[in-house]
Amino acid sequence: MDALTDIADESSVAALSKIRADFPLIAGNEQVYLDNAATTQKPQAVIDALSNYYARDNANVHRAAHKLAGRATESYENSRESLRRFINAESREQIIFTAGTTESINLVAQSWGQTNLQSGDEIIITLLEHHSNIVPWQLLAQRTGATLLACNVTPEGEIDLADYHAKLSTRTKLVSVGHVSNALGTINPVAEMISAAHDKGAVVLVDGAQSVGHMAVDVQALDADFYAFSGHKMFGPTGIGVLYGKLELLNAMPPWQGGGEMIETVTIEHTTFNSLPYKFEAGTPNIADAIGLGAAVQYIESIDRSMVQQYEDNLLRLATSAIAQLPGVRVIGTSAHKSGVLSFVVDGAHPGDIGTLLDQQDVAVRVGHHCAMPLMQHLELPGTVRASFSLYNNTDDLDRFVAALTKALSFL
Ligand code: 7TS
Repeated sequence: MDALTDIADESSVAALSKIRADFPLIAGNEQVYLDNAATTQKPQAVIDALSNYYARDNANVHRAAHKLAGRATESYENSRESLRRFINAESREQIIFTAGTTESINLVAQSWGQTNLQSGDEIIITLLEHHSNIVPWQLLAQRTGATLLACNVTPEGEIDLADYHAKLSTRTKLVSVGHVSNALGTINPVAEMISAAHDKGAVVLVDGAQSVGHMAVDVQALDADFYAFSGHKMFGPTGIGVLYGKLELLNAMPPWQGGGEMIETVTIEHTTFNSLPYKFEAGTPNIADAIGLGAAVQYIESIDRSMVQQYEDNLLRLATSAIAQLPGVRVIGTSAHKSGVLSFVVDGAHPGDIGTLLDQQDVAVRVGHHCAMPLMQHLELPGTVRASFSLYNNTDDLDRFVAALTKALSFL
């Protein structure tokens, strides 16, 4: 197996082999880590940014009149600027730090949704979505009387665009769709879906949890109204993520949590609110992890993303064709447009058993419904085995994965 074949100039090969050394838990681990869709490992640069912050700069941001607070504030706000650049947002006011994708989506559901939806309105999602892009809309629909519709998926695991266009109407107020499916790896045609939704006057949220770690994202080119993602799936810390929104939408939205930082003036009777992005960042923020996420962005920007994307595509292609030849293995999700994820089932075996047999051979995969139960119900599967790849995986990992799976099958 040679994932480097299509990108085999010497500097690319050297750059890719160096990447493994940047991740202590990859370089120093016997285990083959193929659970990257759940969370990625962290490069030393991110670990250092966290410990340097606590060792040298720790202070609360924005309020105090001392040097430490100034340094902490500067690093925190520099991270916001890095994230702005990373997704090509027009301004830093549009980068709201949240705890992650889940919190970003809940923020929009509670603030924008509660204000803008009413009975008779429709929200469109798809059967591919992660629970965190389903349940907040279900709760919102229950509170407002709006209706939640889910677009069908094709047997290949792609969004059924004919069904999407049929469901879109002037009743549609919001479309919320994943950029990349965490369960199947399908890359969804979000630009096309956004443009069609805009034609009907609907707002579109893109769940970018599984895209930002694998491909360049340009929120302006996509024309997304909201874009949500998590730091921990793009080599950053857990507990930090981003909500991007268009300025006119964010400005018109009411705050969703009250507290310090999000206010301008407070009397017992009345509060006026801070400007963006602070209006949505009540309380002491997750300063250290925001700084760690800024370091993750700088790490990603230090590598050639198109080369890495091609390399990851090659890994996925090689892994797919290798396991598809094994007896009883069925790949779930066969779209031509995929990123990072290889889901499969084995005839006559529960995914959990395959996961255990792989783990016994030090190959870490995820099994189950992948927080996409409606998709599993639609596919009539109890779950799948999911191997998910990142830039530090290599062909040795693939060889060990395929050998471990071959051995696991021999036990059945
Ligand atoms: N949306 C998608 C597409 C996801 O893959 C996930 C997490 C989330 C939202 C939620 O992100 P969080 O960081 O707020 O939890 N996906 C997975 C997964 O596939 N395995 O573990 C977590």
